[in-house]
Amino acid sequence: MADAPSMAELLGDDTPKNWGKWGPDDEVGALNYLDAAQVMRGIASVKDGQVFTLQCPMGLPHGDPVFPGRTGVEREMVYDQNSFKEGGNGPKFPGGICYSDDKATMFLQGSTQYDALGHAWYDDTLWNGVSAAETNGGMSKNSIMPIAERGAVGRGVLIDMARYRGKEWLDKGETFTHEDLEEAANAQGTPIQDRDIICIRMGWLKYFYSVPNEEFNDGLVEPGLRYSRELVEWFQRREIPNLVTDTIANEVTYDPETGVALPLHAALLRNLGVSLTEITWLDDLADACAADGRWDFLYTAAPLKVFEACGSPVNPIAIR
Ligand code: UVW
Repeated sequence: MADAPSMAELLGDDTPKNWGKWGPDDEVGALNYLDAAQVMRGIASVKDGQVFTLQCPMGLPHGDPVFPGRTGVEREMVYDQNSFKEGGNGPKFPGGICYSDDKATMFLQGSTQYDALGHAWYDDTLWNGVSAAETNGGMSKNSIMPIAERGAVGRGVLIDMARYRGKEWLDKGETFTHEDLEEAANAQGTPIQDRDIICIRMGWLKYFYSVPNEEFNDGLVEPGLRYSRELVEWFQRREIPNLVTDTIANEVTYDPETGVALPLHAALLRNLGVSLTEITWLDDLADACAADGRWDFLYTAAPLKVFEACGSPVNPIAIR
């Protein structure tokens, strides 16, 4: 979109920022809101001990849902039963123990994943005012490591936008606002509270697994939250630490008004330090919430501790 304004023009010089709020060296941003009181608030929302793992599967024959330009995990066997037969490549140990081994090549953001706070930027500057030069050859600042070391634990609230709109999944390019989120949460009977981990289901992964890849990728513009100044202020005012969705990029791919790609990666991740968790399997959790009308839970997640990485796979757990 040649006529699209730059990110800086879209957001404006006075766009909300949390830079410096937790000191000049902070690399976890709004996860700082998840203090012990928030952990206890999350625990208080556990009523019957149901557990849900929120990672989508990796390496299914159908393929993995990934951002354009990435590929799904490629996994290969290194040792299997054949390796330990006569002439096989399996190592020989006293006693004859046999084992299977495999290895994978993958984009670290090619599955359910956390973005490092330095993963997306504009104007050569990352979260907290750090130079984008820190990404060269590895994320020497704002990598996934500090988030992996800290973890994210608090009260999660699920907003099922697909169910609220009476759809199996939202349409390509369909958008909604923070006001829609509040309305949907109220209609579900579990209003959003400050410092909640906001989980939004659009039925998007169900759509991915229900149709051929060609259909999914044809004219692909993901549904999601639409940028507005008011939405960014809402995230800042409500001190939202973490946005979790079942889409690949957490927001409508292109801002429908200006055509700018992924403005919330800039406004929320880079400027407010909100952690982004993408490609999350929320369908089973949503069914359980719909069954008894409780849409809050204890949310826990920790990405992998990968040195200097831009993001990492994760298998979050919701307990309700
Ligand atoms: C990009 O923003 C490019 O990727 P992701 O959706 O993984 O954040």
